[in-house]
Amino acid sequence: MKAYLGRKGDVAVYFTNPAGLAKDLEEFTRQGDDIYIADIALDEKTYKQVLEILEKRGSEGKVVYIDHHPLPEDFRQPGNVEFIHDTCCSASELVFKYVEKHLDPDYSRIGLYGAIADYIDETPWVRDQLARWDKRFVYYEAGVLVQGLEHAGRQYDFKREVLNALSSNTLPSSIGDLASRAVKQSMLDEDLRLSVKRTVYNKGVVSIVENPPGSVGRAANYARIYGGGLIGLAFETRGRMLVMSLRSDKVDLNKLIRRISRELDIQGGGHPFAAGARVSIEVFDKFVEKINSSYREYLRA
Ligand SMILES: [Mn+2]
Repeated sequence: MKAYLGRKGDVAVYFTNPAGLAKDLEEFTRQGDDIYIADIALDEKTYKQVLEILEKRGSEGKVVYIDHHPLPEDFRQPGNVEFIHDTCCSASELVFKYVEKHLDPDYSRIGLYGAIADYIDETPWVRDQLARWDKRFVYYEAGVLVQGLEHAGRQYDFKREVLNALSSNTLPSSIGDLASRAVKQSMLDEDLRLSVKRTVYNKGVVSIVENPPGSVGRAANYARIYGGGLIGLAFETRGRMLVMSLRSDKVDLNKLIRRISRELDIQGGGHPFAAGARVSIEVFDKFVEKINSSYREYLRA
C-alpha cells in the first residue's frame, strides 16, 4: 500500500489495534486526509464510533478500509468509505489485489509474506503466486520478516523502517538487523514453548497459560497443544487488565467471544481459529465459566 500511495506524495504510517482505532483516528487524522486502514478488526464495542469518524473524514478525503476479520453482527456498510471486506484470505492478499495493477508484479512477494505470516497461505491466489517464485526463498524471507518483527515488539520506529524498506521491495533478510533479530527470536520461541509445556493448566475445556515469556498468541497455540483443551488461552497482565489470545481448531472463537462480550464487560473478537480479548482480573473466572457453558453452540463441523 505504501509503495502505491508513495508515488503520489508523503505517507504517514501508524500502527494501531481494534480497541484503539477510534482514539487513534481522532488523534492522528484530520478532515481532508486520505486514510487507508488495513487488517484492523471492527470491534463489537467501538466500531460504531470508528465508522462515525470515518464517514466524517470520508466527506472531505478518500477513506479506504480493507479487512478480513468477521464483522460485528449488526454491521451496516458506512457511507463515504470504500469498504473492501472478505474473510477469504489475509488482509495482505486483499491489499495486494487492491494495488496490484499499479505496481511492478515483483511486489507479489510482499503480499505473500503477509499471507504466510497470517497462516493463510493456502488460497488459490497464494498458490498461483507462489508458483511464480521459488517457494523456499519466499518462505525463508517471510520467516525472517515475521520472526524479526516479533523480536522488535513495540519498537514502532524500527517497524516503520522495515515497512519503508519493504515498500521498495528490499529483501527482509537485507533489512537492517532483521535477520539477526529473527535468530534471537527463534531461541526465545523455543524457551516459550518449553515454558508453556511446564506451566499450562486446564479449566474445563480451556487450557490456560499466565504471563508467558513471549507472544500470547503463540503461547495460546502451545497451550492448546500441550494442555490438550479445545481452547488454548494465554494472557498478559497489564495493571487490572488481562490482555489475551485464544486459539482453537474446533470452536468458532470469534462468535463465542463476541457473544460473551455482549453478556460480560469484556472486549474481543477476531477469527474463528484465533481471537483476542481484554478482560479485567475481576471478570476472568466468570469469563472462563462462560466459555465452558457456551462453547458447545460454537463447535465447528
Ligand atoms: Mn489479520
